[in-house]
Amino acid sequence: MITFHNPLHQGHAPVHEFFRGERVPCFEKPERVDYVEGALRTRGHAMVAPDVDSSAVLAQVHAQRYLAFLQTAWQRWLALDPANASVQPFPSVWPVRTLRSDVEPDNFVARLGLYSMDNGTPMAAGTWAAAKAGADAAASAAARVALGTRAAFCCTRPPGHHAGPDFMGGYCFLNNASVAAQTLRNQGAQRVAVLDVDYHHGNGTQSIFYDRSDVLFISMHGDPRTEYPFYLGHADETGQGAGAGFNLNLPLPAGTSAATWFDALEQACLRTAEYRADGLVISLGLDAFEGDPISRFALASSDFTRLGERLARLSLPTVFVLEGGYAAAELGTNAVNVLDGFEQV
Ligand code: OKP
Ligand code: ZN
Repeated sequence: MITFHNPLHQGHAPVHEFFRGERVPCFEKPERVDYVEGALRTRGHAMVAPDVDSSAVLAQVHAQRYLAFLQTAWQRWLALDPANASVQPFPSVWPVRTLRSDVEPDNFVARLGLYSMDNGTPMAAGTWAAAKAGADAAASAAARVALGTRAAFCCTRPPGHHAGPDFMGGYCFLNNASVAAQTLRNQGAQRVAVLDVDYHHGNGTQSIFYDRSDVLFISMHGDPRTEYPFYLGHADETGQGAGAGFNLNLPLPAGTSAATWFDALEQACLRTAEYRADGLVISLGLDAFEGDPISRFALASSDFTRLGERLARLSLPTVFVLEGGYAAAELGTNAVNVLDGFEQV
C-alpha cells in the first residue's frame, strides 16, 4: 500500500511525561514510527514523502488562533529564557467551567493551558514541524485516494485524534484524520466516514465534525468512565444540529476480548454501509493490542490482519492514518498486518 511517511517526525522527541505525579519516559516516542517503517520496508510497501501542503485544510478543521499559537509556541517558550531549550513546557492552569477562553492571555504558560486539554502532551523544539509534516502526509494520502488509488497509509507521529478544533491533548497536536476526511470532501467525496479503532476515544475528531452530516464519526474505544480521555466518548453522544445521528460511540469495558471487539467492529461497518459513505478514513491506533502498556483490550497480532480484511470488504476508497499503539517493537507487525489484510481481499 502506498505509504506517505513523515520525514520530520524525529524532531518531535519530548523526553518525559507525568504519571501519577512522577516523570516517566514518553510512551509516544520516535522508535514507534521507526518500527512501522521497518516493517513496511521488509514487507514491500512503497514509501514516499508528502506532496501536499495541508495549510488550507488545517484552517478548515482547526481554529486560526490555535494554529498560530502552535506554530510559534517553541520560539515564545525560548523567549522566556534561552535555557528553556532543554526544558519541556507544561500547562499548569486551564480555563475550566466559568473561566473565559475567549481572551488569549499574554502569559505563555496560561496560553498553553488555554490550548491544552491535559498536561500529558509535551512539546519539543521540532513539534510544530513534525505535526505539520504529518498533516501534510495525511492530506497527501487522502489526495492520492481522491485521484482513484484504492487505499493509502499515512505513517506519522505525533498522533492526531485527541486534538480538537482549538486544543492539543493526548500526545496530539494536529488532527491528521480530520485533515484526511476534509481533504476527501474537498476533492469530491459526498459522505466520508471516519472509523476510529484506537483504544482511546477520538474526542478531537468527534468534536471537529459533531455538527456535520457530511462526515460520520464512529469510534470504538475503552469506556471513558475508566479510560482516557474520560470526558467524552459515551454512547449518548450522537451529534448535534445538522450532525444529529452522525456520531456513533461504541465504548467497551477495559478487558474486552477480541471476540467482543469484532462484534463492535461489525456494528461500525454496518453503520458505515448504511450511511452510504463514498470515502473512508481509518484512525489506525494499534493500542487495542494485548501487549499494549497503557491500554486494556486483548487483540492478538493476527487479529489486526482480520481487521484489515473486514475493512476491505466495505469496498470504499480508504485512507489509513496512524494513531496510537505503544508496544513499540510489535507496532510495525500490527500496523502492516492491517494493511496486508486489507490488500489481500
Ligand atoms: C493517545 B492515543 C499514561 C498516560 C496516558 C493519555 C493517553 C493518550 C493516548 N501514563 N495519557 O489515543 O493513543
Ligand atoms: Zn490510543
